Amino acid sequence: MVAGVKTRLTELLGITYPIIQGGMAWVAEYHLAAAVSNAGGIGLIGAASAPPEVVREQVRKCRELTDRPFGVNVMLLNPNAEEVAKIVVEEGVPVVTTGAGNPSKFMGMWKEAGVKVIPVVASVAMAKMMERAGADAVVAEGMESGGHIGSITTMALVPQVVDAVSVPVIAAGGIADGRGLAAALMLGAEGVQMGTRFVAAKESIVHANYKEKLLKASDIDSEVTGMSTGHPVRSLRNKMTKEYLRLEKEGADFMELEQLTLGSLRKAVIEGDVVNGTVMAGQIAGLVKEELSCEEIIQEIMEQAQALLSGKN
Ligand code: TUI
Repeated sequence: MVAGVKTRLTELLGITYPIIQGGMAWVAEYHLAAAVSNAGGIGLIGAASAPPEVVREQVRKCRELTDRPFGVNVMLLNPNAEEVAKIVVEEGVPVVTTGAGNPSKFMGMWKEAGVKVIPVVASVAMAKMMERAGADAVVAEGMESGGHIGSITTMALVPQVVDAVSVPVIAAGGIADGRGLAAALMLGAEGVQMGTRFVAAKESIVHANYKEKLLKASDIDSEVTGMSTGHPVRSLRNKMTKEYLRLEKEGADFMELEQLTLGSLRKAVIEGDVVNGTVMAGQIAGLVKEELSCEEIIQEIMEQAQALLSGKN
């Protein structure tokens, strides 16, 4: 086993390696979360738009598979976010990350319950606001990421967020190996969050077609749809993205575009329809070439990062 890297993040969460698994909608369920936590990082259950009681069940099942800390990602565009936020407290979940919005209104409740709160931010302004609201750390997520994204790259965002806040910063977007982790630490981050790399993990329950499309993807195979709606989403190019981008170019209205993506992530992840579904993945997909267990992924990344950081590589 590779030695851990100590940062304020590993101390804050009581984990061995400074690696967070992204709270990906449909993908980040309890098997994956428990596997990442058991491997010494921290796994997240992505609540996304799941019914609140399903989230509760996922948390309980995760606990059966791991004694280590794990978390829940609360997706703030979800109309049920408030109920999910309460379930996190009721179930004694130690860590929460949030995405796609401003979690300020839940912060008091979480902090009072002793939950460690780590909002995902895509700008310096949001990072500062979250620190003022009591965040324990922030994930600075660049637009290289899969899924719902901001507009600035990881390379530009991370050092600017590091300079703007005093809580630990976790880098996300475009990171999938030990070089990415070492680089993030050089930028002043104290950990990384990875999504795409864990989508391809053995323990990831995504449909075989999804995994195959991801493993075959190259650097330039992702597209960003939804720029015109204010909710840009990165996913792998397919019939759906081509149709979406054509409609956007023609000035289609929001409802028409929504129609195309309604339930489309589920279609890809669960049903394996990678032609009409949304195959969310980051720009680093081209680097992900094999299906390994979470334990193997984390050990490989840590070995590579340790060698780079000690100058032996
Ligand atoms: O949240 C994510 N990634 C996601 S959420 C998701 S589910 C979804 N699917 C389709 C459309 C929309 C959502 C798939 N991937 N990453 C974290 C993240 N948060 N990226 C960007 C942001 C963000 C954006 C705006 C955070 C805060 C924010 O603030 C806006 C405000 O409320 O002021």
